[in-house]
Amino acid sequence: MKTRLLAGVALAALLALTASLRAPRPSDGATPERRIGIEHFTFLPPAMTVQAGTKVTWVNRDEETHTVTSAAGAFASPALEKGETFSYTFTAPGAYSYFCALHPYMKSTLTVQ
Ligand SMILES: [Cu+2]
Repeated sequence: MKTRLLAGVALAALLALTASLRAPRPSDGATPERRIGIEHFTFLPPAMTVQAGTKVTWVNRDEETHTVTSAAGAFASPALEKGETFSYTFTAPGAYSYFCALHPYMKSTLTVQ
């Protein structure tokens, strides 16, 4: 019985350690960050490639309201007024198409490696 209890404690400790190693650690400043502007009804730069784990922040610099909306539903910003931002951290590699829900011709793709 005691052996089984010790094994259980060791397993719990191992799981906790594994979780802490996997958890993001924003305090160490290691999270890569990139910014994408929204200007003149265009996402700038028009396309971007980032490493998995990158936090991407969009900034609306237009007088017009815009959104950042994933075509596949991975993320969706609220309506962004001028100067407002929206951030999303990309953890899985892939090609993420997105657009502005208010002006659907505003399209871009973000590639995560
Ligand atoms: Cu828009």
